[in-house]
Amino acid sequence: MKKVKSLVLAGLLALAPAMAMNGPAFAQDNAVAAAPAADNAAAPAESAANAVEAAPAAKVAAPPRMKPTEGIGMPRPGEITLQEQFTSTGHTARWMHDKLLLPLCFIMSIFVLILMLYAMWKFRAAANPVPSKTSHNTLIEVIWTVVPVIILLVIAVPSIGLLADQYKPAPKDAVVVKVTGYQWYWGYEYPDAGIPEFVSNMLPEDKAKANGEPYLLAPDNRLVLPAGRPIKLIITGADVIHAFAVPSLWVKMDAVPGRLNEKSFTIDKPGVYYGQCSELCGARHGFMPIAIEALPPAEFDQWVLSQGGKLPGAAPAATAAATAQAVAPAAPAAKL
Ligand SMILES: [Cu+2]
Repeated sequence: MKKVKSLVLAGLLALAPAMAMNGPAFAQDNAVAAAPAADNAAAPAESAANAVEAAPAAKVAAPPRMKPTEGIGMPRPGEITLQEQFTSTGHTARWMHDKLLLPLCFIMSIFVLILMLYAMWKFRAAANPVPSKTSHNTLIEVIWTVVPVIILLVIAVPSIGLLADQYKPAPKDAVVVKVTGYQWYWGYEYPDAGIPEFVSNMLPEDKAKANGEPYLLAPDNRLVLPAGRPIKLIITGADVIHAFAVPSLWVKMDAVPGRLNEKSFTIDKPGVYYGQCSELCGARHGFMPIAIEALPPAEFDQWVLSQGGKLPGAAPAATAAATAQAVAPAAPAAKL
């Protein structure tokens, strides 16, 4: 009896996040999305607060919080395929899934189904009372060995290349961010830029809606990254195993306590890309979303300075901040 109870409990726990997801979570309220300029302006100030404490010297304004584009970097209603991709491995992977694997699966399934139906009809007892005693046919045996081998080769070649690409180490000039999974939020630290860790918690429903962001996918502080520059994430867990996953960037990596996993990629273009923890990590596993805000490189530099960080190759923060004040646009209006 006790066993049954715990099984039911485990089942309910496993389903809880999924049930929460089934709601109208992803439906963005467009009417609200257009409105809250004031709310929006407050948000980057919040996110800046963390780092400003650490380095009060920098006084560069953070770029305004980017608006997500409906259907980009997030699931679309009724979508049954992979999300639109924004990294080179993502493009290859999606091509492989949509243009190679699915068609092959489809053709093979239909072919086998037709063969079975044909055999059942042609060799049924009524039409074929004396069964054939044939046990070998060299030609057919060669064909059904060689054809699957060719199919497997066709799959293996791009597959192995893609696998290798996914683990390609980042180049030396990559932007490094240490990502830490906690129960139940994320922490982001930029060791090379000298930006200390800040944490990222899920936005409550009213705030997400007011921001024009998808509830359950939108956190308060985003992971800000540059578009078009190589990125290296060092991923770890602080308590239990989490997984850092952003489907539209083809990123998924376990965050394991005591271990540093690495993921490198380059984001094609600026935008907001959403993801979630993808390793069951406890009661609020379904409520530790990820948002990557990919900025144009110049705006990313501006953001780094606004957080009191330093740019690669630049002198300590104070000097860099002074330069940036001269360079940084007052209001980066040309947003993508
Ligand atoms: Cu989790």
